[in-house]
Amino acid sequence: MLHLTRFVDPLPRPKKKQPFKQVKGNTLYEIKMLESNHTFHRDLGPSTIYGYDGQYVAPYFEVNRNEKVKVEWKNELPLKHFLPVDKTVHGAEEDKPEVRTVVHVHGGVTRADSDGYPDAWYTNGYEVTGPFFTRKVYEYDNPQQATMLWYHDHTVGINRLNVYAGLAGFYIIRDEIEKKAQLPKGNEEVFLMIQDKCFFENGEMYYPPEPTPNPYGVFPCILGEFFGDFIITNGKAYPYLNVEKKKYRFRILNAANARFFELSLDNGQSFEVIGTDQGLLERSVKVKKFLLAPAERIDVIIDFSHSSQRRINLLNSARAPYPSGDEVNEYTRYVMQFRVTSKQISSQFAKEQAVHDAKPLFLQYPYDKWKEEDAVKERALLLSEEKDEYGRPYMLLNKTTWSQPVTEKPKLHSIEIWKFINISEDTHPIHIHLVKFLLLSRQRFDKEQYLATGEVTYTGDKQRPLIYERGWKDVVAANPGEEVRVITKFTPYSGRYVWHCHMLEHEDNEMMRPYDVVPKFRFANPFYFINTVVRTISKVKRVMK
Ligand SMILES: [Cu+2]
Repeated sequence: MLHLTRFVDPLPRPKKKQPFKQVKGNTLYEIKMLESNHTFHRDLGPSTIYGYDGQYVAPYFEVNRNEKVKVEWKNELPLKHFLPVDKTVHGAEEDKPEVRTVVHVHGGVTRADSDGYPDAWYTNGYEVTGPFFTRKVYEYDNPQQATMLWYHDHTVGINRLNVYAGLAGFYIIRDEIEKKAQLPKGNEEVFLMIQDKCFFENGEMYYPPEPTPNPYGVFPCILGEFFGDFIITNGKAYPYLNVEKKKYRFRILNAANARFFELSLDNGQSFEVIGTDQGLLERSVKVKKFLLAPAERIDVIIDFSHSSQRRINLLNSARAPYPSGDEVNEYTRYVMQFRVTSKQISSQFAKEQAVHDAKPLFLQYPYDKWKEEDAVKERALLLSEEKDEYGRPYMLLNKTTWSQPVTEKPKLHSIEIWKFINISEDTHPIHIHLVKFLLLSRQRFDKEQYLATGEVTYTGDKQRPLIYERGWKDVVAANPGEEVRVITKFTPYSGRYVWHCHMLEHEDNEMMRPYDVVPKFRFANPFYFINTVVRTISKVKRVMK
């Protein structure tokens, strides 16, 4: 196997995306998706990538709450994919163009026609467009609290390949409350995108064309899950970051296809968790380690001011698949290294730091937290492992596939409880578009009993979410043999959205479902209206022929 020396490359910091125009209260951006080259390690040659503006990691957006942002995400990619496309996967069939894209701002409160619906894809120059394509310029009103979202590809059938190829970046929302909290900023606010990769000897990224063994008679053939040999952060394998003796804010994203990360520091130091997927916590909590499932984010402070160790490693200990797969090895155990400089801090700085240390983060956001009794509906949603028509194991939601009729139709502005009942072997990170949610509880049940009778028989008490999950979330880790309940409000927009597992191989192979937020009058929904008009026109055209 390829050998990569650890901690020889400095941590790359993504560049901030600049708008090209500001008109009438709108900030306009243009991003080009380009094929380009990137070097993932000092000892590797360059690899082909797909990058937003050709960059790996993509440039990050930084916007204010309620700022009106418009982005044209231009596909200028080649026609042939450099990674293996399985044409038996839904939406990626032989008659579809290979390289299709559509962009989703993950965790964004976005109108349906700008949310990056998987069937709203388009090719280079909008030459060919998917059945749900309605607009070139996406609009983001950002009506949500300060947090770190991320944007990434969401194309039906090839999402796993496009994200792996590099189509992912940060999307930062700022607000006044965050500003008042006086958190470390500038050089001391660090974005970390953690992923896993395989490489050819020459440095080209490798994505296996088929599972081993492959008894399915399909080539290329989608994997059950992709797990890379090497861990990369911000596009470098095992980078290091020089830090001074002070507090740093790390905003960490798991952007891996399927790997979970359980992160800790090898000097035993704690992280002060200040935020979850959807924003800052009301009160920070200290933990020695935390789990980060694909697409989850965490906002932590690491205080290096008293670190006696000069080199501190960020470690991973999550099995793959999580929770009962292979243990980490010498390559998957390490993420990156912090090098604490010996530079003495000024006494003024020490004084400020001491004041800061004395007060724990305490924020009050003007948002209501919903109570269980506010929910008008409770939905039981099953996560299970089945076999597809080629005999490949695949995961389904409610034993339904992507193309089956919509079954989840919450009413606009209504509060619901969704409980995910997982009878598979793996933990699945479940993501619901449009909304933020709160975790209510996890509870173990008897899987055998469920398989025999279809009834949930609990074998334990309701557990509160983990201490660092008690904030606004948009991804929940649904563990095997457990029912996890979340509460959410389907607001402020109606229309067609999706909910899905965020392990990309699962999502691409049917572990994704459309859902509708239903307004009182369906015609009041512009997305529904436009679609109806488009469909009626094409029907009329067909009849006229
Ligand atoms: Cu999954």
